[in-house]
Order: sequence, then C-alpha cells, then structure tokens
Amino acid sequence: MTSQHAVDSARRALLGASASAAALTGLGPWQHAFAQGARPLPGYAAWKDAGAMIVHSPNTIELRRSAMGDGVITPASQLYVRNNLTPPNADILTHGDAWQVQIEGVRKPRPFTLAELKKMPTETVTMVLQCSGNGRGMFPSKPAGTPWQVGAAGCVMWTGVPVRDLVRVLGGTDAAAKFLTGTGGEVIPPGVDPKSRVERSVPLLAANDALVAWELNGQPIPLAHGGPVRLIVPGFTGVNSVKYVKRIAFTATESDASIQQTDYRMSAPDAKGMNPSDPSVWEMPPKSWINSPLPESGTLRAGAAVIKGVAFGGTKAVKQVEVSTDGGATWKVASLVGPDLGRFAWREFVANVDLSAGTHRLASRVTDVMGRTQPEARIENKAGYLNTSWRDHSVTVTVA
Ligand SMILES: Nc1nc2c(c(=O)[nH]1)N[C@H]1C(S)=C(S)[C@@H](COP(=O)(O)O)O[C@H]1N2
Ligand SMILES: [Mo]
Repeated sequence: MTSQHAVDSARRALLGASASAAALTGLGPWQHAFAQGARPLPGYAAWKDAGAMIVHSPNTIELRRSAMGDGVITPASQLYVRNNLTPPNADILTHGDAWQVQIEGVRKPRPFTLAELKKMPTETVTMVLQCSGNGRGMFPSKPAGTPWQVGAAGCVMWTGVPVRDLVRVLGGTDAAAKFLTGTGGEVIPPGVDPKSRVERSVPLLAANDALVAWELNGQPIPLAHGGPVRLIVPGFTGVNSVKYVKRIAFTATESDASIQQTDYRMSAPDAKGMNPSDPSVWEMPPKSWINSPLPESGTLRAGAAVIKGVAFGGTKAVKQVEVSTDGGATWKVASLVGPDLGRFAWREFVANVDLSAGTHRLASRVTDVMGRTQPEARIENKAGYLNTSWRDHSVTVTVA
C-alpha cells in the first residue's frame, strides 16, 4: 500500500489540505496518537494518516474534525473506515480482476468479472460517503454504537460502471423489482447466522445513480474501502454502499439480513428493539458543519476571522450556507468556494466575520435547492442515526 500512500501524500500537497492536528501541536503523528492515548491503526488501515485519525476500534476509524482541512476531495488516507464484520482477507485484491459480481433480478442474469466490467464505459461520481451514525456522539441520550463526531464522512470520487448500463445490457429488471439489493463478500463462518451478512436494499430509483466501482480517487479501491469492487449508492448513507460486493439483485422485497430488517432504522428512543416497519436509514438529509476555527484552535485574536466548513444536500445540490457567531440568534450568508463536483459532493464554504472579545458559539446551516434547511434539533432515535442538528454541530471559541 506504499504507492497508495505516496499518491495520497502527493494529492494532499496538491490540494493544500491544512495541517493535521498533529502538526498544529508540533508532534509527529505517532507521538500525537500516543499523547491522545490512542489505539494504533489496524493492519488493513495501517497506510492511513495516523495523526489525522481517531481509532475507536479496529473496525471504526474516524477523521479528526481539525484535520478535515481545505480541498474538496478527502484523500483516501484520511477517509473514515467502518466495518460491521471483519473485512475479507487482503488476498481478494491480489486477483482483483477475477472478482465476480452476480447480477440477478434481470431478464438475463449472469456474473461479471471485474476484468469484464473494466471493458465497459465508465462514469465517475464524486459523493459524500457518510456513516448513518455520524454525529451520534452528540446525542445526549448516548445511544449504543460508535460515538462518531463529524469525521465518519468524506467526499470522494468513485469510478465504475453505472448500474443502469448493466441493467440495459441484461435486458431490463424483473417486472416485480422494487429494490436494488447489494450483498457484501465477507465470509460468514459456519454456524454463524447467515442473516448477519452485510446485505442492503435501497429503493429501485437509487439504481439510476448507482455505480459498480473499482476506483477510489483514481486508484484501485483499497481493502478497507471495499475493494476490489464496491456498490456505490450516491446520496444514501454509507451502509448502503456495499463493499466487496459479490451480488447485485433487483428484488421484490427488502433483504432479510438483520442489517436491513432490525438495524439502520429510525426507531423511537424508548423502543425495545428496532422494528422492520420503522423507516429505513436511506437518503442523507442536508447537513453542514464548521471545521475552522475550532475550540482546539486556541484563543483567537479579536477582529476579522474566517469561518470554514463543508455542506451537502444529500441527494440534492447545495443552494446556500449561512453562519452564525451568536449561537443561531442571527445568520449571515457564507460564500461557496472551491469546485462544484455535482449534487452528491459537498461544497466548501467560507465566511468573513468579526469576532469581539469573549466566547462565541459558531454554527452553520445549509439549505438545498429543494428549500430544505438543516434543522436546529436532531431527530431523537434509538440508535443515534442521521444527526443533522446545527446546534449539536456548533462550536464555542474563545476570543481575546
Ligand atoms: N460489505 C460491507 N459493506 C459495508 C460495510 C460492511 O461492514 N461490509 N459497512 C457499511 C457502513 S456501516 C459504512 S458507514 C460504510 C463505510 O465505508 P468506508 O469504510 O469505506 O468508509 O461501508 C458500508 N458498507
Ligand atoms: Mo455506517
């Protein structure tokens, strides 16, 4: 993975991403990690930028808010990792071109090898990949699960074959099809419930934007991110983009896997368990947050300051971002800056503000082209999904 790392470093230099938290404190990445009492990166993600990441567990790694930096594209070395099961053995990448994806629920079902997919016309989509539970750490109810802050998200480019092209080649979907169902290639050990497999169904309409991808930011997808082949569902939360995808099916019903039926649902906070009739976590609602300044930036000088952050509309483009320096009492329109990489990508925003001495609560809120504005309050739910509350994402800075 050394070459991947070199490419990422080069890209980071090109994009001018801001210094990591480690650099700000004058410590090297490893010293920084130790200073934080942090766990080391697991082997399959050892090539990541250690100083920029928070290792919650070997299967849950997030990007520090202070390391989100400038530049619209998140380098792979700084992209969060979330695995529900142990990732497959790395040797699936050694013979990546032989990897097979079975396409079912179409007139002419058949498997495609990655080598065959690579001969078809490709598309590239830039999109926000964000865990359903990003922002869970801000729920006062402390739901079970990783207490992600903002860093279980990144904006990355995926290249592959559009699912709709495969459907066309295979004669169209079955008449009864209502869902696009992707199955992950993890090996479920014998004796373990097969319903523990990672298999997600999304409404059929999502197939219009979906890709069967093998490149992340112009490089082969690393194992940590689902290589050799991943199903990409733009605008939907991360769980719906199935890694190591081995089967894509057009189905009349949702998968019976527990990750579909009794997980990733917006259940009442006091519900006993998750009910398959509760709404599924699918499309991402509009969301934004500030990455600079942050409390860890230290005391700021009174006077002119620049607020920077990222904003996205989920499935719709960003129309406007507003910022507040007084905890939401008054708002000012921010400027959208940097490249517009399409409606699934995030936009960077900046606002020039004047900060007087004292403490200031800085907040941002996005409005998409449909007129949906990021709400003040989170939607309370049992597992802490889809936190878009601008208040939860606000930060307090000290000015002297
Ligand atoms: N096969 C498979 N696909 C998966 C998962 C998984 O555990 N196995 N985790 C999902 C979840 S919950 C998220 S948030 C994203 C994380 O993608 P990343 O690790 O590339 O950031 O992958 C999704 N796809
Ligand atoms: Mo996730």
